[in-house]
Amino acid sequence: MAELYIHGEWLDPELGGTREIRCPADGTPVAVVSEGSDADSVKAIAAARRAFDDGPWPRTPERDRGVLVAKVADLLLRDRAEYARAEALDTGKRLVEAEYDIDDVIACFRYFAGIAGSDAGRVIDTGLTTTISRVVHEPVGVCAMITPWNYPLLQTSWKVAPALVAGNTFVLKPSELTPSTSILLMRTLEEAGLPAGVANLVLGTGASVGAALTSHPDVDLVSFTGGLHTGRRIMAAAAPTVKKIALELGGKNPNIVFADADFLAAIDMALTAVFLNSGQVCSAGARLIVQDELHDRFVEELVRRAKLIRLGGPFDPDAETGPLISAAHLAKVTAAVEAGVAEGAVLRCGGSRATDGVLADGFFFAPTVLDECDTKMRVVQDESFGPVLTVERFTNEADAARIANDSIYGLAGAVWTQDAGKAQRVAAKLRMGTVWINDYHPYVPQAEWGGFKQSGVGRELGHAGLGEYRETKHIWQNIDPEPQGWFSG
Ligand code: TXE
Repeated sequence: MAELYIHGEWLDPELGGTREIRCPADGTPVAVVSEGSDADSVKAIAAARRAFDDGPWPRTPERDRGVLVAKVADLLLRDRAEYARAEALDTGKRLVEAEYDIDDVIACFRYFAGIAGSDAGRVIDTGLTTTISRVVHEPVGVCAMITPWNYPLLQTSWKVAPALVAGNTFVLKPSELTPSTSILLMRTLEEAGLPAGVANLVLGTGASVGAALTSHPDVDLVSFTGGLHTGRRIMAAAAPTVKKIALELGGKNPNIVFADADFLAAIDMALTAVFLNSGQVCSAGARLIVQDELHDRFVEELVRRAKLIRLGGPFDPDAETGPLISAAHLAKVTAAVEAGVAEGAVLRCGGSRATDGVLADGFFFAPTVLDECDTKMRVVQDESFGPVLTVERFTNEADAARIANDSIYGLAGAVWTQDAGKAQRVAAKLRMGTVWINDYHPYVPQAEWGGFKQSGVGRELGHAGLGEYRETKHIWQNIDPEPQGWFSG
């Protein structure tokens, strides 16, 4: 117990709350952890404020902050197995995927450590002999970070690593469903020598801990990854005190396949696009948009292979993907599919909870393909965030981009064709933060990540990632002040 980390101390919640974490794959108890409330948020914000206003961290040279962040990467590598196991148990995902996630986390910390100090600002030669004109970067202040359950530590590291390099202090609230790796991260930051109050952790629900973090006047920036509706609520909560906002709100992402695509590669990646992590991926390719003449052959093969996907828990060596995160999420995905069928979609496979053998104890959902969909359907427009693929048809190039863009979201998408010119033309028309051509899901820390339209505000990763956590200021200094004589009186 005592898993709240505030001003360098491990504390029990003010109201003494606890929460039991169970593995979604089989319901086995994983841990009982502290459950904080808004009172703990207020305490953590005060600690982060003090550390920002009076502590050494914001005043430490950026390069030295980068050295500490690099040390965090080394410690994460040392403890990779412990982190991966904790992530797999909380999320139910396969251990091997959790290991990949931790590798991505380490790469993220290394990337931001590597760019520390590389963009130090600039001096402007004004041509005047009596002034110095400098543009410098400064940290934003106290950051509230609210993260989801699908890639718990990875989503967290995308916020923590740049925020630390830029010199901010923060309060982290992970999803109440997956707190374990956040607790481990605080231990790692402590071991790396981060000054007290720079990193603070409050566990608990969005309604209590999260709401306090997003509205408190002493918080300067809110960075949130999660669902669209929660994002809208957070924006509203942050509005009265005009906080800086960074939001990544998911998507309903199109995967466009032209008739001239490499058939086997496109099939293979269409499966990965939507069924990886059981579809619980913000950039999941959950809308297959396939050219008319390829439709029948493509969907037939896709369905054949979707039916072969093996489900299982974190330590099942034969499993290809895992469960959904919770009973509530299973109910949401089930309802989305039922509504799709009621709207006229044709169920080609899956469509319900998977309960064979040991799966009965977990929140598994069978890989699902809904054929003959169109953009008017809710099942096409709304994020189901499960292993559910909708299939739409298109006739020509212009049609493909128009259908793909018919969404309030704009996070990611893909185009499959062996015609390079066509691929680039369609990519240029897609209103999305990331467009893959003949691929799906790869990301690199060097490239900005974020959404067009209602998929988000701001960018993570890339140099823009550090930018979210920095203010840029023009400093004009007159070093030889003289009366200007503008007003003769
Ligand atoms: O997410 P929430 P939920 C989508 C996906 C999913 C839906 C709902 O479609 O079905 O969101 O999932 C905290 N103030 N994504 O309910 O609510 C919450 O405690 C402050 C997409 O699990 O967005 C958790 O830490 N914080 C997504 C975090 O927000 C609040 C990943 C995410 O929870 C809050 C996950 C409040 N009022 C779900 N209410 C992606 N973009 O990858 C909740 N929270």
